[in-house]
Amino acid sequence: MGSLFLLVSTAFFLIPLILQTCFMVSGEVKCSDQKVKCYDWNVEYMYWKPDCVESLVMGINGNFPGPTITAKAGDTILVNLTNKLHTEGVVIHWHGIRQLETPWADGTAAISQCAINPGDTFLYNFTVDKAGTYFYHGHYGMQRSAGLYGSLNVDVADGSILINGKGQFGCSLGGEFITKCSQDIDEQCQPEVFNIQPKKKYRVRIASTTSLASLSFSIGHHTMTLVEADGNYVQQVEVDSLNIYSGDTYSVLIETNQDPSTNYWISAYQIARKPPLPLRPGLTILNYKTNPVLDAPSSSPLPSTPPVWNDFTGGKSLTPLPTPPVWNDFTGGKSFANKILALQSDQLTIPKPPTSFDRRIVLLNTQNNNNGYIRWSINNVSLVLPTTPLLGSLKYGLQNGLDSEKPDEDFPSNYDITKPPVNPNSKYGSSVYKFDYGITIDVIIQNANVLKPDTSEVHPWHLHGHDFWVLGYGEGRFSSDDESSNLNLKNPPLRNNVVVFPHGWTAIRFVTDNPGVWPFHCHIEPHLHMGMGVVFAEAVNRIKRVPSGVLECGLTAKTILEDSITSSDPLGAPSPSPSPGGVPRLGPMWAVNLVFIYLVYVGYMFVN
Ligand SMILES: *[C@@H]1O[C@H](CO)[C@@H](O)[C@H](O)[C@H]1NC(C)=O
Ligand SMILES: *[C@@H]1O[C@H](CO)[C@@H](O)[C@H](O)[C@H]1NC(C)=O
Ligand SMILES: *[C@@H]1O[C@H](CO)[C@@H](O)[C@H](O)[C@H]1NC(C)=O
Ligand SMILES: [Cu+2]
Repeated sequence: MGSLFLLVSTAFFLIPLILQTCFMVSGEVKCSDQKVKCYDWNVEYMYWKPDCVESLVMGINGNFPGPTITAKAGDTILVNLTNKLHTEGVVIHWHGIRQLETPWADGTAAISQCAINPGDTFLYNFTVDKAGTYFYHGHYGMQRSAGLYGSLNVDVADGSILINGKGQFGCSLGGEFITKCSQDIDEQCQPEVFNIQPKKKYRVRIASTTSLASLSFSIGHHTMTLVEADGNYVQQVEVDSLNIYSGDTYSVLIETNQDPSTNYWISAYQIARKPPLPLRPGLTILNYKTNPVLDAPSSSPLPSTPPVWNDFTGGKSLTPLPTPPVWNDFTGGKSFANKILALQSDQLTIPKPPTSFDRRIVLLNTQNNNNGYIRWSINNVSLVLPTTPLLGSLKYGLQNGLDSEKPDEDFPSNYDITKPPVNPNSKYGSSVYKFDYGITIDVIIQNANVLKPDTSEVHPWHLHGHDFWVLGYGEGRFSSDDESSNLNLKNPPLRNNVVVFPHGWTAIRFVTDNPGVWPFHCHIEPHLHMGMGVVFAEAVNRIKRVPSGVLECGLTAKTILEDSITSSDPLGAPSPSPSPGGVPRLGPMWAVNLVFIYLVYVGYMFVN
């Protein structure tokens, strides 16, 4: 793998993004070793105008999005994170990083660590073991304070699609694409311009941290060659557009072989969920270097009238906007998903899965109505996390720290996945599945009809701590016929995020070789908040010492001082006060919004 990465990085020019150079330096801790990358980060709220409308966002060291981390495989990353939010906890999840031997650094509050309290500092210390495209995103406490939640989701209703934290801007495009139009054009919302040289090959890295939407991404007049998905190489395949679900990352190669006297749109349209009208794609400009690009307005006085697009493209023309995709073309979506296969070349072969599994878990995704609250549930349990991080409760055997009930590994044979649930109620719980070390697990994620008849939604599922093989996708309820004919054991791709199509199933396989407590959940943020996730506790007895500070909350608050806790002696700590119905109190959730970034030279986008 190293060799291929080397080949790619030396043979092709990467697309560096602006944020890279500007913001990385501030306050770095001294780290002499070249293989250690050190960062000193302050997380705080700030006002920003990602799509020209001022909103409250979470920034890192005063910037949005946060700094880009550039590292090599094998490097250690040290992020010394200070929470300056005043009122709520924060953690950061390193999406796609497997956290080998450092499960406590995964950045999931209530699972792998205590939330970092306001004013506190926490040191993330982990190794990036594998080259690839990843990102990180913050998970702040979700205290169900509607105001706070709302203020961070100001743009949800508008659904702006942002590329590198920037969206559409200004009024110069006219009412055609923009409904809410601001005269106040500034650098925070001017479009990203990728400057490229003609007749070269570029690698474009794309990571999607969308909250709700799935995207169709394309580069006008340029065919893309897909080479990487979720940090793993795939068979090269040419595509005109990528279907990107929340949590996916990709690399594509493009050849800059088009007419250099014009500029081209890079667009991201919402798919899989009906987009609001008028359509407002996220837009970026591909600019051949032969075209001079004007200085960004930040370096010159703001114009008194809104600039027109041409001001940013040296007065050269732009080709017409790409044709919007049909949002509900699931046939096309499945065809795209099935094109992604593991690379098996002379230089590099993605490992194949074990030919059989030791344990299979079927996870039924349902939408439920629990006494008036719409929830999502897995095998009839809607996820609520306890106050004590599960890693601590499990490692130290604190019975009070989690549900004692074992979650189901299948669902009733008479459950009709094509119909709304007959009984829409579900239970609450922490849904912890316990795995021994070194066994092969299959998970079938089974989609179902929601509460509304003839409706089922797309759910991209993300596993922490692992890559998994995607064995296949299928329609309806997974059956023994699928077992024999619809699973690919020959060249399934390795990923950490995978889509489940409406009324369909997705099958994955992985080996439990990474001790830790790993969430497996729908990456659509509101779905996770509403319970759509489970927890895999893997060989917890093999988790090594956890650094101090990680578990200083809940029932494990004292373990750091006394590191002698045993299962029979939970320090006499009080049990968490149960809320009505035996539901554990909701701790800070690891779901939430905002703060994300791209690693290395990334084209990254999200909808907030
Ligand atoms: C992290 O930051 C805190 C607060 O600025 C500082 O006291 C501490 O020494 C830093 N730790 C490291 C390892 O740099
Ligand atoms: C980071 O973790 C490594 C491996 O456990 C350890 O040797 C190193 O001292 C840690 N660095 C800091 C600054 O704590
Ligand atoms: C799910 O759980 C609820 C509440 O315990 C129960 O009423 C319902 O019948 C269960 N549904 C299924 C499909 O098991
Ligand atoms: Cu979902």
